[in-house]
Amino acid sequence: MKITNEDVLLIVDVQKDFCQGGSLEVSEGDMIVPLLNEYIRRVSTAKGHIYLSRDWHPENHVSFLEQNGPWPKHCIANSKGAEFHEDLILPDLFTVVSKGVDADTEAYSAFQGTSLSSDLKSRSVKRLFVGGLATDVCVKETILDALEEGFVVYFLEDASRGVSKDGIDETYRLLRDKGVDFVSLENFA
Ligand code: VGL
Ligand code: ZN
Repeated sequence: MKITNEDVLLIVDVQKDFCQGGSLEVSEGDMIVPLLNEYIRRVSTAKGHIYLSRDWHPENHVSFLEQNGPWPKHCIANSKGAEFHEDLILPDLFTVVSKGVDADTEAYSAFQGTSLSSDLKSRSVKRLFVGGLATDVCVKETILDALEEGFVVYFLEDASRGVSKDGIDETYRLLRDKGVDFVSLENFA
């Protein structure tokens, strides 16, 4: 699996609020950071593109408990909790995709309400390697949209963590069903 400039590493929502001590902490969320750093290193070296999505909500976002949504407040735009995990080692060049920016709209997928798809297509990107947080929420929805958009998608199994055991199991079944290949550092590039 040789990485080229038609490949993208897409890191989904590795933000402080989803990590240890955050308002919507994902169990073991921090553990993926060193692995992601190695993916970043390998993909950048091979001239692939690095993309990071981030949840970037207004104070009154529809997904918050206060507006009868399912989640505690998290990833308020420009807040500390919305920052990327401080141990992520970012390359010289990367692209940030902000999502969930409208108060009235939920956007689990990094493709929803963003220019990600056209951006990737304008760069002739063919394959996406996707990992991050959370497997059974934003990683899942991002991968499903990527498939719909015609990209070949690989799931970074070792560099993702999910919210619930059942959700993760269901996501794994769904992704396998759709023919998504599961990748870990041992068999990457
Ligand atoms: C996410 C819950 C709410 C995620 C975002 O990034 O997986 N989960 N907003
Ligand atoms: Zn959110």
